[in-house]
Amino acid sequence: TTYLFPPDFWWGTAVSATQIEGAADRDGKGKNIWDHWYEIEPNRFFNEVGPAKTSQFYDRYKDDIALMKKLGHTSFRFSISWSRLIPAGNGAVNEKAVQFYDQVIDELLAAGITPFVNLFHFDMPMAMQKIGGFENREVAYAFARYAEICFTHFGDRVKTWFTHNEPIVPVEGGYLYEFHYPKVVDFKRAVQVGYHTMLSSALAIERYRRLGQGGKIGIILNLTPSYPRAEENERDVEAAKLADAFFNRSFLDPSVKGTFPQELVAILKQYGLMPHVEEGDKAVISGNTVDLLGVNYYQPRRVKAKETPIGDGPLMPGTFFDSYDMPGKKINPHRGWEIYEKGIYDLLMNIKDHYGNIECFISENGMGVEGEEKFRDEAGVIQDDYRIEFISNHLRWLHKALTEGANVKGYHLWTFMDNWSWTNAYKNRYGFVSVDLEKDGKRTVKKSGWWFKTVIENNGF
Ligand code: BGP
Repeated sequence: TTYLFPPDFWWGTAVSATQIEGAADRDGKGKNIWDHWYEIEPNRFFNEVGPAKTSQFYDRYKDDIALMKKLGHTSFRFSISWSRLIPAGNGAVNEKAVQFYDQVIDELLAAGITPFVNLFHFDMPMAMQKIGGFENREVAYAFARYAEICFTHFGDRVKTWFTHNEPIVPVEGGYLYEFHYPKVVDFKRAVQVGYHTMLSSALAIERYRRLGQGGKIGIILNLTPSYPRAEENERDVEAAKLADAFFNRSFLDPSVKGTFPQELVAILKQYGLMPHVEEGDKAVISGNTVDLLGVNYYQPRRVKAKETPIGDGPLMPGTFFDSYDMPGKKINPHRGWEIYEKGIYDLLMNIKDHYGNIECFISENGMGVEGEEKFRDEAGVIQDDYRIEFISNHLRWLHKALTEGANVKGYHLWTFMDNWSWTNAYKNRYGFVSVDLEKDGKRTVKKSGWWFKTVIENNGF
C-alpha cells in the first residue's frame, strides 16, 4: 500500500531552546529554572549533565540548518529562550539574542524551511520564577510582553507562532509530581499555575492579533487519549473522562473553544481548588482562541475507576481516577513508554468531531532509545529500523484520519538531532541525526533520517 499525503504537507522536526542551544551563560543570557536547578542539585535527574552545552546549536546552527535542508525538511519548530532574549524576564532586551534568532530565521528561510516558533518550552527565566513563575499573575503579563517583543522583532518573517509547548507539563512536573522546578506538591497551587499559563497564552494571542501581522498563532498540547479499562464498565468510562478533562481538556477546551470543561470546574469548586480569577479574564480567554493546534503524541493514558474512596490521602488529580496497566500492551523497550499507534488517529478524529475540525498538525511524535550506540554499523550509521517502523506506523494512522476528513497539515518528529532532556539528560536519544553529546558534538545522520528524506521527496511512502 502507498500512503500519499496532500501537497504542502508540513514535514519536519521539533526542538526546544534549552535542549539544543548550549551557550547557557554566554552573550548575556539570563538563567532559567533548568540552569538554576542543575547548579543547586546537579545529581537530581541529570546524570550530572545539565543543559549548559548539549548539541551546541547556538554555535552550529548554520551547519545544522544546512543538514536539515539536505534531509529535505520543509518546516522546523524551535523555541525562543525567554531568558536569552530578556535576561531578567521583564526588563531589557538582549541584542545579541535578537541577532542570534534573526540569523536562525534567515538561515531557515534561505534554506526553504518554514520556521515555526514556539515561545515557551518549559524554560521559565529564573528572575520570573523568583517572583512565583506562573503562580504570579504578573508573570502572565510579563510573558505577553515577551511574546509581543518576539512578534515585533521576528514577525515580519515568522508566520506560524505557538504560545506554549505542553503547558500541562510544567504544572504536573513543577507543582504536583516533582520532576520540574520548583518541585512543589500542591494541587491548589498547580491549578493556579495552570490557569495563569492559559491566561498568558490568551494575552499573547490578543497582542499578536492587535499587531495585524497576518500570520497564525496556536498552542502545542500533549494530548494523551484516555482509554477506560473496560468500555462496558460505566465507572471506568467515567474515570477516563475525568482523566481526559484534567490532562487534555484543561488546555484544549479553553485554547480552542474559549471555555473550561464544566466537569473540571465542578470538581475544582467542590474541593476548594478554584484559582484566583479576575474580572475580564473570561473575555480575554474566550476572545483569543487559537488559529491552529500542534499536537504532541507519545503515549495514551489507560484509566480505571478509583478503588479507594475519595477523601484519604492528599488531594491530587489521581484522587479521582486510577491508572491501569493494560496487560499485553506494546512497549518501547528502550524507553518504557507504551506504543499505541491508533491513538494518533483517535485524537485527530476527536479534534475533527469535537473541536470544529480546527487546523492541526502532529508537532511531536518520536521514539526515545537508550544506548543507541549499539545500533551503529561499521560505516558509523545508526541502523534505527525500530524508529522507521515507529514513524511509519503512526503515519499510517495519521493518513487514515486524513482520508476521513481530519484537518491535519503535517508531521514533525521529535527531534532533529539528539539533545539534552529534562529528566534524563543524554540517556534517551530521539533524533534523525546522532550527536556525539559526550565528546565533540559530531553529527551523523541515522538510517531513519535518510529514510524520512525519501518520505518527504515522495510525499508519502
Ligand atoms: C516532550 C517534550 C520534549 C521532549 C520529549 C521527549 O514532552 O516536549 O521537550 O523532551 O517530550 O521526552 P523525554 O526527553 O523526557 O524522553
